[in-house]
Amino acid sequence: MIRIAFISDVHFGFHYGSPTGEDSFRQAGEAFDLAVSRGADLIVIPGDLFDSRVPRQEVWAEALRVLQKPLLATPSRAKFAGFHGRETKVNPIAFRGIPVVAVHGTHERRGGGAINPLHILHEAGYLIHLHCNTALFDVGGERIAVHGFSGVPEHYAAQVVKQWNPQPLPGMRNIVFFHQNVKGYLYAGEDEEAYVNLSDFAPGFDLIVDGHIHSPLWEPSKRFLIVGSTVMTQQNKSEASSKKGIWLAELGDGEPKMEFAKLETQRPFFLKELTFEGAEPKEVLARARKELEQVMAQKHSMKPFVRLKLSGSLKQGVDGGASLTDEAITSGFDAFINVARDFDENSFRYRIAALREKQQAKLTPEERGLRIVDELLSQNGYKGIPPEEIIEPLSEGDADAVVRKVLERVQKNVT
Ligand SMILES: [Mn+2]
Repeated sequence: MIRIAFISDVHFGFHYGSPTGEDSFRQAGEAFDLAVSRGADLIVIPGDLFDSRVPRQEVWAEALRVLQKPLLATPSRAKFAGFHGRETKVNPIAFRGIPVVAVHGTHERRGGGAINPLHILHEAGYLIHLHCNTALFDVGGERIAVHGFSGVPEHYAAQVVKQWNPQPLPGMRNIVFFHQNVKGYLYAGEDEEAYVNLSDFAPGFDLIVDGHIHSPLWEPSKRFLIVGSTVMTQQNKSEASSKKGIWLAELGDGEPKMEFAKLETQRPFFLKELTFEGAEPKEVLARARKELEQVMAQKHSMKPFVRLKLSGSLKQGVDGGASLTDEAITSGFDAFINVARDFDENSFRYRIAALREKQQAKLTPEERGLRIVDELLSQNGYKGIPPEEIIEPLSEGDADAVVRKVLERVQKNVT
């Protein structure tokens, strides 16, 4: 029997510098402690370990403190046995403690072969980074093949799987893991036809494991696991109703045994949605404060985070809600409170905005950005330039690189 811990979408540095900026580190710390204390032979990370491609030094320092936990743990039974596929140099430090195998996700991906944080961690021996490659381990007389591919733009994800075409190796356990949208699961968008499809994988994998989608899900009939994130990033309904955690899998003869281990250090989160019709602002204020009082009347392990969504309509001719300031609503409560006001002055405008929000909610911010750049490029006659190649240097403040790239393309098209 082989025991694997899956930890995903840790997002080191999420909201760094904000009042809840420590959450990603604290919750990841507990996730790795759990993997160690529950006796994992191997830790597998399907992407988005970091929240950004070029994390700041402060984020690196905190992240390395967490990532040394498996390295310093009592050595597990797993012994690295090379690659099946592309031989890659691995720093022997990675063979200490509990081996960690990872792919990079959408938040870490950089274009043009640029070094991303996972490459650095691979070089430093904190983990083994895979892209369309398979790492082999001997675990107490059994063998496991860990097949992984790192995040690629959704519009050619299925194509990458087809070309790579991972096959379960005979006589051993096999898992395949990645960081993409999967057809039939969240974030459905225009590119859905190009999404990875579970049926793209050859039969015979013990587990098919995805990161990227932040709510955990285990589908035994398909042996499909969505690991889910360890930190709250979306502050939506699904995050208010589900807990963060890690997965512990036992692979032996028969069906895999799966356990979801919840994090105890997760910040309590509440989403309160209040809708009004022709209400006086003082009535809105009273109800909002009452909701907050109810939240605060419960016992909390730490300062809770509350998202208060106010919508509907206010009474005509009054102050239009100007008296409903953050201060008026939240004063006196010892919680992090985010107030969103979405009042309907003009029901037409309100409905359009609501529709737009609904549409956009299905896309990740990353995908939304890429789509905007893609649209702008084609509107301006620069079709065929991958938007990642523009957005990434831009996000690092390198406008010159963008200009060079566009000029290169223009020249290519002329000659
Ligand atoms: Mn993520």
